[in-house]
Amino acid sequence: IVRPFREIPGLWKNGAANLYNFWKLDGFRNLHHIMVQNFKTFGPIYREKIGYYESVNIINPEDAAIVFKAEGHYPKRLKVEAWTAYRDYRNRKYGVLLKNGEDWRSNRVILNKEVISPKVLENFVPLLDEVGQDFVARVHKKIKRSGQNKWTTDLSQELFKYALESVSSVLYGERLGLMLDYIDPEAQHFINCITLMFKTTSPMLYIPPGLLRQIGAKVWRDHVEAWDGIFNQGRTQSTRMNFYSFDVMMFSRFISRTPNEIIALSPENNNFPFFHLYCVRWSFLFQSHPFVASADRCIQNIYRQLRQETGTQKKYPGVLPSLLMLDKLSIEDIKASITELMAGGVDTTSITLLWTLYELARHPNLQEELRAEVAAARAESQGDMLKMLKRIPLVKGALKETLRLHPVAVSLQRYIAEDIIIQNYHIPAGTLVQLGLYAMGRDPKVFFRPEQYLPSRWLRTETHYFKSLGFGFGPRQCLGRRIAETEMQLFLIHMLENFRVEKQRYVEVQSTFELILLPEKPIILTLKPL
Ligand code: HEM
Ligand code: 2DC
Repeated sequence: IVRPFREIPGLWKNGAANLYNFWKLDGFRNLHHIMVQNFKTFGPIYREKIGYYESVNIINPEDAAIVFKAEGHYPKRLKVEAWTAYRDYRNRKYGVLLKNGEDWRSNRVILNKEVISPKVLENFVPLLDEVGQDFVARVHKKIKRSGQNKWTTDLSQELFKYALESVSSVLYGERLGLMLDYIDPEAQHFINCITLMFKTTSPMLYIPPGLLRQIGAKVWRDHVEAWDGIFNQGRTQSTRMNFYSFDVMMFSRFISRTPNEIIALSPENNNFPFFHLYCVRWSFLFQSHPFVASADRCIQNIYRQLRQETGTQKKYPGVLPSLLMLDKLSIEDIKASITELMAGGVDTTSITLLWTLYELARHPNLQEELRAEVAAARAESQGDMLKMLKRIPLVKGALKETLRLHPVAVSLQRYIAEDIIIQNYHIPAGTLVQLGLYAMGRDPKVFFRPEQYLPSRWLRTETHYFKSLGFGFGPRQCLGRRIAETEMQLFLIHMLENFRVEKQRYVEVQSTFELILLPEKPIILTLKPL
């Protein structure tokens, strides 16, 4: 007989008391460890209430399958209230990340075609490959400058720049030039704002942002400042609006993308003008300043122009111009989702790459194995990158393995659309069910020897049924998945072809929860040319 919902084990009776205990355990930063502990205490299903946030937690792949089958036509995950509260506060539209229901679906269907369908890969690969090559060139330069034939560093800032450069080159079809020596302070500001935005979100998962706003709490103020920085792209964009005319913007369409040519164009020999040109377009699109009317006119001109250009040259113009030309989403909807893609595209892939390099440094033999696979794939594919990407299963396994041990998302969640039965408990429709992704990845009942980093486990024929869920599942899965996977695969290809990665001493690095899971301390790696 099926047991009723109220008999599910766990602490769900006193949300406030649980929040207090959670806080005492430093739960804001230890959510992943607390979840592991709870599964140990209560078994494969438990119910919980912390603050205002109530859920049923599960850990088994088979149970995840049941949940995802009950996600309904409009899958909905946990509402991150801090994010919606900011948009409501500043009167900005929700993008695909925050929309729900039919509005979400109609936007997502259109975005899917431009961002995640297999056919866009051939457009993305050349753009992302170029960024990968530039990254490697930059590391070679750093090594040369060190005078020691190696470079020992915390790569996270470099990887943030790599990720921002990659995602923006795909979204805008333009390079920012972040692989150059001169770092535009505004790009750095954008990167810092994303990190701050994530960090300030986690307390607000448990304490309502509306309340924090009323009492003028610092987390709320920081959160607003962070999103403002993300949406406005710095502070000076409106002055730029006055400086840069429409002509400059049109001119930018004809400027080549490669950083070297941009350097040649720039009197100061840095990437400044390049970034400005990019910012002009950015500010037209993302700023709700007094010039909105004229911005709209400019946008119409952009895509009239783009239509002409692509008609003759058929060069891929990037996701944003493609969406503008497609003319199926409103400009407001496009702006909202493109901003989310930009914000979602930096910390996620860069941290996953950092963890991967860390694991390769800890496993030198595996690193050589991967290098051999890449070399063979390079030889077989004769310069065709799309072909090459189909010949690197172990590299892909390594990325899956990284996300198993170091997932970006500590959990996946759905409000189920119909009643289900899990572990013989009845769970009514409308309940928030969370799959503990971090806990599942380290559960010996799910993965054989979970503590070992074994990319080859993903090649074997053993069942992977609902085990590879780093990007979520189904129609609501990560929209940036193709970009992320391609960007990370190309990065590893180029790194493995050029450098050996080493680690200083034996140091075990744990995760800390700042909405996404991050390394709790800096990871110091050494790169040596082969
Ligand atoms: C959603 C993981 C990179 C944009 C998600 C979700 C996960 C995830 C777990 C929730 C999926 C679900 O509920 O089923 C990751 C990981 C990444 C990554 C592990 C890299 C290693 C990116 C990148 C972008 C991005 C590069 C943007 C270019 C988004 C967006 C959503 C999302 C927009 C919301 C989609 C929707 O609600 O329809 N991601 N992500 N992510 N991600 Fe990612
Ligand atoms: C955080 O308990 C822990 O991909 C919460 O690119 C449940 C939860 C809900 C939504 C998850 C979030 C967690 C982690 C970060 C995710 C987010 C959905 C999308 C987001 C997984 C697991 C992320 C990083 C997006 C971010 C895009 C953005 C900020 C514009």
